[in-house]
Amino acid sequence: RHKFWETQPVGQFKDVGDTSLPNGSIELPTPLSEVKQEPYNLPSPYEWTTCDMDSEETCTEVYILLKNNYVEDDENLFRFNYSKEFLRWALRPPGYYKSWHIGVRAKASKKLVAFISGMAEINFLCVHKKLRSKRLAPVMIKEVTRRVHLENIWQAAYTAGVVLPTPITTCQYWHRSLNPKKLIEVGFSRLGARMTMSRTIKLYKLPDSPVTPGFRKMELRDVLAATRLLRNYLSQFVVSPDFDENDVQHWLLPTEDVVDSYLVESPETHDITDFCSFYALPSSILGNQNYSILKAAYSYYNVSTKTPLFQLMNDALIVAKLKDFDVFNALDVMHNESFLKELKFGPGDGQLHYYLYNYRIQNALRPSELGLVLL
Ligand code: YNC
Ligand code: MG
Repeated sequence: RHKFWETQPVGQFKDVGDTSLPNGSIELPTPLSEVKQEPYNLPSPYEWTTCDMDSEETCTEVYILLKNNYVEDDENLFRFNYSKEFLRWALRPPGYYKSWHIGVRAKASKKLVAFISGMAEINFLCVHKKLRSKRLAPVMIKEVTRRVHLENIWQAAYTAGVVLPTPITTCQYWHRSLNPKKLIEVGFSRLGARMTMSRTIKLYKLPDSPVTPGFRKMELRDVLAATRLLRNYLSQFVVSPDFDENDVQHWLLPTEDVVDSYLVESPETHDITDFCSFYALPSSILGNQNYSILKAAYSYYNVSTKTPLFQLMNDALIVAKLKDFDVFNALDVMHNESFLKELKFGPGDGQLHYYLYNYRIQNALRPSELGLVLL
């Protein structure tokens, strides 16, 4: 059924429920000298290229490939439109490897036709629409695996909308309308039963400014306090990132139109007690006369120690609305369940499956046991 995935060191469907299998690595690391030293063979019209994301030209090529060929919803109404700034941010964290930004070009035209990237999180796997179903994806996955192994790294995390062997957990997206009129007009959401447009607009109306005293944008001087808050919070989850200060500075310090973080500084003690963040991932709206871009904010990492989480996230919604986002999306990971319904998020139809490569977790997790958000 999964001709490729059945050959890979991942939890297999036939082993689900087999309690005799141990948690942890499936294959042991091999000496680096035994890792294949040459790239995998591609079909002869194509060649490997390493995409230099510092180059404006290459970054534009990756951007265009993804803009035209990356993930769509089930009804093909929307397609992710990661901005160039976002891609540069996502692909160049502290200590990143250039060799993990793997492209495929047509030899004749030099056109970029496929991409996959590794950060030991694997992301942005994309094959041009005209080259689908030719088994190019398995070659790209094997090649990124080879390059990860060459750096002596043997595990990786990834998410996908498709079911593969075998998810460690399956999460659901929830959506909070900020601009309900536009969302309804472009087919993202529907007018509820017995609802008028004006009642719907009123339902989703938010205050003009955040309500929590001391709520403000994160700054460079907050990196240490934010790192402590996040590390302490994330340590309770079964799977979570191990952020240090450099990571927090890269992943969470606000970058215009890419990622935003806010925190609560106690007006009395000046302690940093709470933290929330979201990233900006617009989608192209396919075939609508009036609108071409859906502005979506995605909940990232949130920590509450003093401000109730629902109040903190309500302030996040307020600042997202002020920044002109149309919708605020959140997965049911970490403690998000506790505020979704109360803050008028509605369940989406897409599911997101989380996977680990070469690491078995025999008992599937609940989404609330997961402390990881991938971009
Ligand atoms: C997918 N999303 O099952 P079997 S998410 C992984 N992730 O293999 P072909 C996928 N595998 O079942 P196409 C996958 N989608 O026969 C399909 N597959 O064993 C598997 N879409 O290959 C599939 N981006 O080339 C099957 O399929 C085999 O031409 C079929 O290409 C697939 O980035 C794709 O959704 C996704 O661009 C490239 O459809 C293409 O259809 C496309 O014939 C739109 O492939 C964009 C899209 C995926 C977003 C993502 C995470 C990717 C994770 C990859 C796995 C990483 C493993 C860890 C490596 C490092 C390890 C270390 C250490
Ligand atoms: Mg293919």
